[in-house]
Amino acid sequence: MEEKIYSIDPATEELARKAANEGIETLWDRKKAMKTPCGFGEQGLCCRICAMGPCRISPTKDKGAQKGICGATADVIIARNLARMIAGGTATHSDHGRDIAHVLHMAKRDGNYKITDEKKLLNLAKEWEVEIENRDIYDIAHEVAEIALKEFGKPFGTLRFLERAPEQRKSVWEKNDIRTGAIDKEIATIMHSTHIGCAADAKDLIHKGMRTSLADGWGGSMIGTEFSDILFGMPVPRETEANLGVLEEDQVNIIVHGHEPSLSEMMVLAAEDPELLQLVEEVGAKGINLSGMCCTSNEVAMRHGVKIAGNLNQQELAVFTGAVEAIIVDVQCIFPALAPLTKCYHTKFITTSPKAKITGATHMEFEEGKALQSAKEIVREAILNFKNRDAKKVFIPKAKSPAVVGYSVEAIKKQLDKVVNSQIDEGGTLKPLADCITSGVIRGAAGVVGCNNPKVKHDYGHVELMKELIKNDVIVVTTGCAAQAAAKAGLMSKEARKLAGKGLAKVCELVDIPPVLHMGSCVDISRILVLVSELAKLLKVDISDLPVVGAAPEWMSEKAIAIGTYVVTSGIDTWLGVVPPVTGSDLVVDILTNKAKDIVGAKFHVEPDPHKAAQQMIERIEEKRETLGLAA
Ligand code: XCC
Ligand code: SF4
Repeated sequence: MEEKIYSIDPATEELARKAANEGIETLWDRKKAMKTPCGFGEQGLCCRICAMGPCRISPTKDKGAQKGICGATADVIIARNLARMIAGGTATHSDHGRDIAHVLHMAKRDGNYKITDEKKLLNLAKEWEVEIENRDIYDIAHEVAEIALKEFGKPFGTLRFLERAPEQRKSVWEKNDIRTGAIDKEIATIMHSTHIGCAADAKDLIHKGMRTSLADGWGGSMIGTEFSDILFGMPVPRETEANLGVLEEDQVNIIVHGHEPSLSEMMVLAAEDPELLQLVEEVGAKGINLSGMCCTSNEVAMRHGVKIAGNLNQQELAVFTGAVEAIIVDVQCIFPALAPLTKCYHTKFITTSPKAKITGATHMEFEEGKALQSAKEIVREAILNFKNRDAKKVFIPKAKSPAVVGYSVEAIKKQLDKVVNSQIDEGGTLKPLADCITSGVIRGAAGVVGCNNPKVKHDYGHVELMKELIKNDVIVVTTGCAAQAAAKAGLMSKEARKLAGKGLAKVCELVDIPPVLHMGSCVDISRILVLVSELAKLLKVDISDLPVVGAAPEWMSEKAIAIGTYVVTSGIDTWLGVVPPVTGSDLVVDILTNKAKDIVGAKFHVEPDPHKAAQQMIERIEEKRETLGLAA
């Protein structure tokens, strides 16, 4: 067989080649046009924070400029830029969380947004000491939402969700002054500290970055996850399909792309509207086929089984199938390239968020106040566009894979309890999972998360790493575009057990789960934090003691940098498959990949080869097992 160039996923490879042959530009062409990346930028050696610059530091230690005009060294410039990336990522996830909290605040019994999971709301209300006796559930919801909104700007105190961590972890944070205050304040402090002429100590800047990153994972992201579950329901295991083969030739294909479920949930409802279905018939289509891309896809797949069209690198290819009536986006990870590309097809490119207007797109603002109506208008546009489809341009690849998605922490508990120990109380615990790990049937767990990046052959980093891990009895939990790579590669189907080691395969069979568990979108990495916290409490150890590791094999965004940092700061060693722009500073590299361990008990590892990364991760897991005295 011919060597795959672009992607290990057959649909992507087929379409990317076809696009190349037909002279349709994709990210891979633009990557090529970049030629060799800027060497200064790659190592993080450039600063344009002020207008005395831009300043570039020579990568050769004893030759050329060694300082910026203000005197900032490579160490300072790199640490400053890294801290700003963390702030950028934290702001993005947290603003998403804030939006969802606002939606809960406007939820009404007779409104478009309602409370779906009362139990989860009441649990959170109790956790936050909100009065629940004899109160209307919506009053409770509004008070809880208001408290969450105050987490962004409260003048005093630390984040409420930090209390969910085990005591040992909290004291690590306390001791090192990493306990995060108000979310917006942490981000603003980074922007302040990294202004020209402010902080100029690399170590301290990274420390600030760590503190800010906790405002992502244990702040905005966790708010996003909790409140989405309360509003739209807690994910439970359900079947779906993944890859561009989910598009249907004879239906109106609508893709939701972006991040916030407040839009996509309404799209799901609108796509079932009887009047609109009538219109579908009138235009001669067989139905509405809703599918998703990037994290929005994960949100609706987890809660409704909506099919997964693909991950980051497939967004242009989806349009290139010629079969998509509309691609509806809100925020984050949307390529501006979609605007000129959709002009070559009948596809409508519809932006909906005032935060992400894109030149060349049709903007149809999604107003939460009249959410369903807004969604219906958007769906109507898509349906009316069906007649403009040019049959000659349509090419839908065949490839798609079945997948089971929807493993929230609660769902994992339930699933494991069900078979392993039916006596456990209704809420369930993670004891069965802990037992599997301590007995050594499962050696440990790995969170494999993050994006696509054309520096890595599409999905190769994710899929190879996951396969190697499960083969060695390491259970994998995953989110984001990594989760979609796994779904497409069949790793979330029940058959994937065959690829697992003996112990893991046995567990999968007993409790009826795939060896790779889909835990949601990237804000849902907060679910992983809750999972490891509960495991650590059960075993009476710190998170950093657990035989648990993390990886982002194809990461690309600032969000991913924020995630990696909070995962490490939470005590979990993390492997990156793409080198971050820090290699120009030995000091920064040393802090991230070495000294961090002395502060937070975990560090970054950089290993582009997924097979080598897997071996290192497994070794680390075995080291931790040994220290804990767990079965060899
Ligand atoms: Fe974006 Fe969230 Fe990365 Fe995928 S994994 S490319 S950030 S969609 Ni979050
Ligand atoms: Fe140059 Fe310093 Fe200004 Fe950066 S802050 S651009 S290093 S003068």
